[in-house]
Amino acid sequence: MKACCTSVQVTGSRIPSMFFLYVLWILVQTISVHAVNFPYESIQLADSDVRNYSRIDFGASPSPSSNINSTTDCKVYPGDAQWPSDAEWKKFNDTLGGALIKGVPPAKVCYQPTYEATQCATVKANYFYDKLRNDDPVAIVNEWLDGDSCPPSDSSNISASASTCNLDAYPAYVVNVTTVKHVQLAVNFARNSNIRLIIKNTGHDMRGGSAGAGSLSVWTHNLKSFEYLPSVSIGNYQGKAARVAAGIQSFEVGNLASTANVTIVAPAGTVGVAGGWFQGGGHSTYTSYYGLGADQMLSLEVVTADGRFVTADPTNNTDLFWALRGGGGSTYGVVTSVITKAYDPVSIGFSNIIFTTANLSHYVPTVSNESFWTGIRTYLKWGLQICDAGGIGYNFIRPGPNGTLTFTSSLSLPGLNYTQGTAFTSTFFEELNDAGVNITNPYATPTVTRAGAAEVEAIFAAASAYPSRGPGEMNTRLASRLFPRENFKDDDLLDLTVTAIRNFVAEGGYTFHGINHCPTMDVAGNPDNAVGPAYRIAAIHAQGWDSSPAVGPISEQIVRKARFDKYFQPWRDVSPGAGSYMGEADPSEPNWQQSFYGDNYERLLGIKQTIDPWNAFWAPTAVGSEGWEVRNGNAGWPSQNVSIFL
Ligand SMILES: Cc1cc2nc3c(=O)[nH]c(=O)nc-3n(C[C@H](O)[C@H](O)[C@H](O)COP(=O)(O)OP(=O)(O)OC[C@H]3O[C@@H](n4cnc5c(N)ncnc54)[C@H](O)[C@@H]3O)c2cc1C
Ligand SMILES: *[C@@H]1O[C@H](CO)[C@@H](O)[C@H](O)[C@H]1NC(C)=O
Ligand SMILES: *[C@@H]1O[C@H](CO)[C@@H](O)[C@H](O)[C@H]1NC(C)=O
Ligand SMILES: *[C@@H]1O[C@H](CO)[C@@H](O)[C@H](O)[C@H]1NC(C)=O
Ligand SMILES: *[C@@H]1O[C@H](CO)[C@@H](O)[C@H](O)[C@H]1NC(C)=O
Ligand SMILES: *[C@@H]1O[C@H](CO)[C@@H](O)[C@H](O)[C@H]1NC(C)=O
Ligand SMILES: *[C@@H]1O[C@H](CO)[C@@H](O)[C@H](O)[C@H]1NC(C)=O
Ligand SMILES: *[C@@H]1O[C@H](CO)[C@@H](O)[C@H](O)[C@H]1NC(C)=O
Ligand SMILES: *[C@@H]1O[C@H](CO)[C@@H](O)[C@H](O)[C@H]1NC(C)=O
Ligand SMILES: *[C@@H]1O[C@H](CO)[C@@H](O)[C@H](O)[C@H]1NC(C)=O
Ligand SMILES: *[C@@H]1O[C@H](CO)[C@@H](O)[C@H](O)[C@H]1NC(C)=O
Ligand SMILES: *[C@@H]1O[C@H](CO)[C@@H](O)[C@H](O)[C@H]1NC(C)=O
Ligand SMILES: CC(=O)N[C@H]1CO[C@H](CO)[C@@H](O)[C@@H]1O
Repeated sequence: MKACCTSVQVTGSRIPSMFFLYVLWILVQTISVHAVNFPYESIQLADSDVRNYSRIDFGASPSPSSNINSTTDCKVYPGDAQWPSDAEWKKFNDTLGGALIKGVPPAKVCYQPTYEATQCATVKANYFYDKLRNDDPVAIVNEWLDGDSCPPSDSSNISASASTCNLDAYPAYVVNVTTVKHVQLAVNFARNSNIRLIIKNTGHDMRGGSAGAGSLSVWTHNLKSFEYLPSVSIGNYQGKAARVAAGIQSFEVGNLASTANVTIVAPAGTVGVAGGWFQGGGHSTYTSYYGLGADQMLSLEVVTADGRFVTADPTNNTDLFWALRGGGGSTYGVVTSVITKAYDPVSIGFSNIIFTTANLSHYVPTVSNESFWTGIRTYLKWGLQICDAGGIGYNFIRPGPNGTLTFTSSLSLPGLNYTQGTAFTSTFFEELNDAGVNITNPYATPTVTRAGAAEVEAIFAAASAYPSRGPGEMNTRLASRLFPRENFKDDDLLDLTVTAIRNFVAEGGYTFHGINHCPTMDVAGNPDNAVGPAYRIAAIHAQGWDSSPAVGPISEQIVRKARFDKYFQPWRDVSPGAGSYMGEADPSEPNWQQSFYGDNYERLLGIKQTIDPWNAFWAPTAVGSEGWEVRNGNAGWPSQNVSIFL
């Protein structure tokens, strides 16, 4: 079978009326110069630049040269007759000022004929660390999604069968973006040449959106500008804010915000702030206090599918503004920077909970199996109070050796100090005691140096790790569920929910990872954006996963996935009509349109069809993606590598 991304005609109005497109085109033409956040955004592609070079021309729908009807074909892949020649790539590189790079995975230096001992040793030493993947043009965090196609050849973690380097599994070329003009050139070139276009920022995507064999990749990682704004007035918002460039990562925002003496809502350590995170929703320590990442965004700078550079804010391109805040990345355009809210610094009260059925340490309470699950039930119900207090509970139920189970939860409570945090957590132990489980709070004493503290912290850290195949990196099939508040309020529903989780962990042997948090409309300030409605009524974002040390043969993967699904499906069954957080989700989520987007889907699809009639942007389970599939010889298997399993 031909390796390609092909269209399966979607029913309904996929091609919007020509009159509408004409009006849109006129509107777009009138936006010629506008305010930008950063100097790199002033460097733009001009109409005069494209006059003699049709491959970089803007998408002038409804012009006859438009690609609008070619969506019934496959995208053009390396090796196809229509693939641009080397001379054409060189010409493209010249217009980019030399910013084009070949899509080469980091471990290629570990293979002949390009084996290079020193570089290979560096890759091996760093292979399981985020930084290598975040800073690399093509490597992604969860290698399962590109078929683990070029591991360092003799790493002990990698099966012998996977020890080949398949260069075809990665983007063919990458534009190392440092100006808006680079982004516009990449979008125009890919759209006009009918080449698969992807966007990579940090590579954290668990649904494969930042991977893509044979594609042209827009790599935003080097856009690192930041500016604190003491006072802005945008739409209804008046107050502090910050301009944040597309490539800025969370730890960088943390440092910059602390220098500016403000709090900015941002995710875990290395995730991008102005890329896929807020576009998919975006949770953080402040989710129950200030809402989601999407709720913080005041104004967005965007290169749209036609190659034009626009502002989306409460008065300009309002549909696009609505869709980009929660409607998913890699769908409507490339965001080059944002203006996000900033707040006076907020203190956070922290507290930890741990109990186990194992004999871990004198300092960690050991309980029976039945008490353990009574404890979990009590915790899940009490989780509603974490939300009501504006906090989050980052918890794990982890199976250990000999049928043992360990529960941990780290609480972050914005607006509280340490004393208040531990006092708040004590209410959980009171409820636990009332439920007949005799555990006193080992962390309630507000002294930093307690007997056994270091030992317990170590156990806590070991029991609170995200899925990985090494210190940080993943080879993981993950699924998630946004359990509604209702599931923890109603006692019968709570029993069913606990049973579904218990079977998943105790029988299935999988880890449960929940985050108690509630980005209600109230908490978020009643924003009008595209965040999935399921998130607004959720009390917990719950994840489970199947990890393996290496990508195995497809037959083995199908068996593993079927087993995982058998234990995960009951989570969906006990929460009918709820959804899943697309930022951390299964790329083969059933009925994903409903699950990720809910009632917003129809409007989002309409906006997609209007703004990107060429389907220039495509990512698995993105809005409008049902028209296409990656053909890798195993229909429906969501690897973004077109050839590994052939
Ligand atoms: C270890 C780990 C921790 C995580 N922690 C959190 C967390 O604390 N909170 C949370 O909400 N989520 C978290 N996530 C999920 C994370 O938010 C999503 O994976 C998110 O999509 C990552 O965005 P990115 O831009 O950093 O990564 P990428 O993988 O580079 O991009 C993600 C998606 O967005 C698209 N995209 C990227 N940049 C742009 C842009 N400028 N314009 C348009 N589209 C773009 C990409 O094409 C891709 O589809 C975590 C994931 C991992 C693996
Ligand atoms: C484009 O074509 C015009 C007319 O043919 C010519 O004058 C101009 O120099 C060309 N520009 C470029 C950038 O090649
Ligand atoms: C696309 O197809 C429609 C219907 O077949 C046709 O009317 C239209 O002219 C085509 N557009 C282009 C740009 O080829
Ligand atoms: C693009 O041009 C630069 C500078 O001339 C060069 O270093 C780079 O290798 C070129 N890229 C490709 C893919 O050939
Ligand atoms: C990308 O561009 C930046 C800025 O020009 C440069 O420092 C960096 O080395 C480039 N990265 C690669 C992989 O070419
Ligand atoms: C930081 O901001 C807070 C609240 O606005 C203020 O009370 C505090 O003094 C500031 N700290 C510094 C170091 O400026
Ligand atoms: C823990 O220790 C107790 C007493 O030594 C023992 O009875 C029990 O079986 C142990 N539990 C586990 C899970 O090892
Ligand atoms: C598991 O049980 C076996 C046999 O009782 C024992 O030898 C071993 O130490 C136990 N492992 C752990 C991690 O408790
Ligand atoms: C506790 O439950 C586990 C499964 O989670 C089981 O393997 C183990 O045998 C049970 N222990 C007791 C003492 O019943
Ligand atoms: C925590 O805050 C409370 C209420 O403001 C205050 O009474 C208490 O002294 C504070 N404790 C610490 C350790 O700061
Ligand atoms: C609860 O445990 C404590 C210490 O572990 C013990 O002193 C107390 O008697 C127990 N209470 C009950 C009701 O079992
Ligand atoms: C992978 O390698 C790391 C580092 O050598 C090691 O700590 C880890 O246990 C290995 N994981 C597996 C699944 O073999
Ligand atoms: C960049 C841009 O188009 N800005 C416009 C957004 O809308 C306001 C109010 O309608 C205009 O004043 C800006 O020029």
